[in-house]
Amino acid sequence: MKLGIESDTWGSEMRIVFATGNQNKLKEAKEYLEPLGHNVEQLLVAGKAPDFIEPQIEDLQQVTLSKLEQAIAMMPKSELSSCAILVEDSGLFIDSLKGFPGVYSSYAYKTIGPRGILRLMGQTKLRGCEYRAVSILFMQGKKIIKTGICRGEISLEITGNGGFGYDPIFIPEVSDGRTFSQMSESEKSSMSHRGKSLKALSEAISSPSM
Ligand code: ITT
Repeated sequence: MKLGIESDTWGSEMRIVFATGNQNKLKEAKEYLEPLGHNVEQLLVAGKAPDFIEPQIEDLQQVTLSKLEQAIAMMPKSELSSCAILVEDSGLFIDSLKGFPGVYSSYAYKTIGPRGILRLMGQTKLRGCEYRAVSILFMQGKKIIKTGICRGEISLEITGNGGFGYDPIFIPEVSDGRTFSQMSESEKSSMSHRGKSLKALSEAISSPSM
């Protein structure tokens, strides 16, 4: 079955190739999109997740669009006509650090890590921050772009063992004081930036008006 005015594009059983090297992101995308009948797989080139060049731009959406262009260039033409490509870029934006690490979150994670962020913040009481995500689904020249934001605070210390990235120092606003690292994957995903953008994407491709 095909749906709505863009029925040639968004089908109900799509093969969605997710251009990411992050297994946590892959799992979260599967949770949102596979119950709708789609199949989500990781983009692999010569058997491994390709590296993407992340342009040094302050705009998350531009970074995500650049990832999409790179992913399209990596896909064999024959596959491009039959599957959808998913890309996502995300980051942690800390108010008192003027949005740092933001679009540099991946680099900051590999270099200074969550402990480095705690050191930069010291004991300041201004601990507000947000995770942001931009997810783009592309098929046959058409794109759906959806964003998600999760507001929270940076904890005073590393807390919890679950999740990835900055989760041990991120306390979502809607939580009872626990960091994302102290939550189950499904609890985190129900309030996370990525969860929100994926939910919006899944609603868009299921909507009869698409
Ligand atoms: P890709 O292959 O999809 O690029 P990545 O992990 O490098 O995977 P990004 O380039 O989008 O992801 O960088 C986002 C960084 O922000 C990521 O490395 C984490 O450090 C952090 N981040 C984003 N979402 C997060 C989340 O849900 N929990 C913890 N950290 C997160």
